[in-house]
Amino acid sequence: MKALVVLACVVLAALATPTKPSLKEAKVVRVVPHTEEQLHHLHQLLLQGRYDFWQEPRGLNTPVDIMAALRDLPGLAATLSGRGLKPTVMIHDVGRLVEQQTVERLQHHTRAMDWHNYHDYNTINAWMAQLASDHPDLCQLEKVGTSYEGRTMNLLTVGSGGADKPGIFIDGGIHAREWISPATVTYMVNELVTNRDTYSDLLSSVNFYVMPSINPDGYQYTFTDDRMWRKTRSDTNSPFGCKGADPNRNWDFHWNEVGASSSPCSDIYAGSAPFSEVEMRVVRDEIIRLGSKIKVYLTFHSFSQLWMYPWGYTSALPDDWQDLDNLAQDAVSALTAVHGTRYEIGSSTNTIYAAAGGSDDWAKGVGGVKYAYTVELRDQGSYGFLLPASQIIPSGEETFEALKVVANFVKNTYSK
Ligand code: 0X9
Ligand code: ZN
Repeated sequence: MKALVVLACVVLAALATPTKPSLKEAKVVRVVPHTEEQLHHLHQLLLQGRYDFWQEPRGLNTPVDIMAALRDLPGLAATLSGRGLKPTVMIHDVGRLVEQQTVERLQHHTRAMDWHNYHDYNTINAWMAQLASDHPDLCQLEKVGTSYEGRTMNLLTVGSGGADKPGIFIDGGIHAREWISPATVTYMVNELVTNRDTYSDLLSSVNFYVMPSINPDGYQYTFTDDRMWRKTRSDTNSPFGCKGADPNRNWDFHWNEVGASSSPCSDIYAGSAPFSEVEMRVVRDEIIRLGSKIKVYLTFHSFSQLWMYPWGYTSALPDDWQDLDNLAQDAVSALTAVHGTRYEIGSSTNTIYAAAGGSDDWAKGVGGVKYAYTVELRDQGSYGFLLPASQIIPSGEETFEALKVVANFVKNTYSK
C-alpha cells in the first residue's frame, strides 16, 4: 500500500512538472522549403509545439532551424523527408555545446563585468551601478520596477545635455536565451561612457535610456536551469505546470491576433491578458513617462542578422515606412563596414513572420515613437543562441557603429 502511495506521488509529480527533454545529443537541423507545400508543412510542425524552432519558417527558400531532442530525431527526420525536405545538421550536440560554453565561462569567470564572457543578471546590475557612481555627471541609475521573482529592474540614463534633449530608448534581453543581446547593449553603453570625450558631442545632444536585460527572471533561469528558456517565469495556472509568457507577445497592440499562442506551454504564449507580465508593464511605463522625448526605440534580439521595423501584426506597412527604411539602411551600412556582417532590412512581418504583441509595434502604434526597430543580432544559425563569447566584442563593435548613425540622426533632426 505504502509503495502504491509513493508510486502515485511520483506519477503525480511527474505529471505536474513538464518534462524538459534533455539537450544531450539534441541537434539543430536546417531545412530550406522550396515549395508552398513544404512551407505549409513546416508551419504545421511549428503549431504542434513539439520542437523548438530556432528559426521559424519565414518564406520560400529561407532556412528554418529546428532543435530536436535525441528521442524526437527519428520522428522529425521521417516527417521532413516525407515532404522531400532534406535536413542538414547545424549543431550536432546542443548539450555538449552548452556544457563546453559553461566550462569556458566558469574558467574565465570574474565577478567584474567584461565583454570576453557572458554575465548573469546580478553582474550586469552591479556594473550599471558602478558605472553610474563613477560618472555621476553623465549617468543616472534609477530603480524602475521589480520582476515577478523580485529582481530589481533599473533604467540607466546616459547623457550630459539635460533631460530635455531627444532620447533613444534601448532594451535587451526580452528573450532570455538571446545572450548576445544584453552583452551587445552593455558593450555599447560601456563604449559611450568610458570614451566619453570621443563622443562628447553626441552625449550632450542625445540621451540614451537603457535597460539591458528586461526579462531578469528568464535570463537568470538560463544561467541556472535551462539555457534554452525564452519566456518570463510567471505562474500560468497551467495544469501541466508550464510557466512564463513570451514577453514579446504580451504588449497591448493587436494583442494575440496573429503569431502568438493562448497555450501557456507554448514558447510564444501571449500571456493571460495584454501586459500580464510585470516586467513589460515596467518597460511600458518608462516609455510612457519619457513620452515624446523618445525619438527612437531599439530592442535587441538574436539571431538572424535583421534590422526590422513595424508592423509585426500585419503585412501592411506604416505610412512613414520609407523614413524608417532609410535610417535602417544607413545604420546597417555602417554596421556592415566594420566586419562585413550582412543584415537584411524590412518590416518584421515581411522579413520574418507575422507576430502581434511585440514591443516594437507597441512603441510605434501606442507609444508614438516614430522610429521603432527590432534588431536580430548575430549570427545566421551556425551557433544561433549559443553564439561563442568571442563574438561579443565584434558584435558590439559593429552594432555600436549602427547606433552612432542612429544617434547622429537624432541629434541632427531633433536636437536644438
Ligand atoms: O518573434 C519575435 O519575437 C522576434 N524574433 S525572435 O527570434 N528573437 O523571437 C521578432 C519580433 C519582431 N517584431 C514583431 N513581431 N512585432
Ligand atoms: Zn527574441
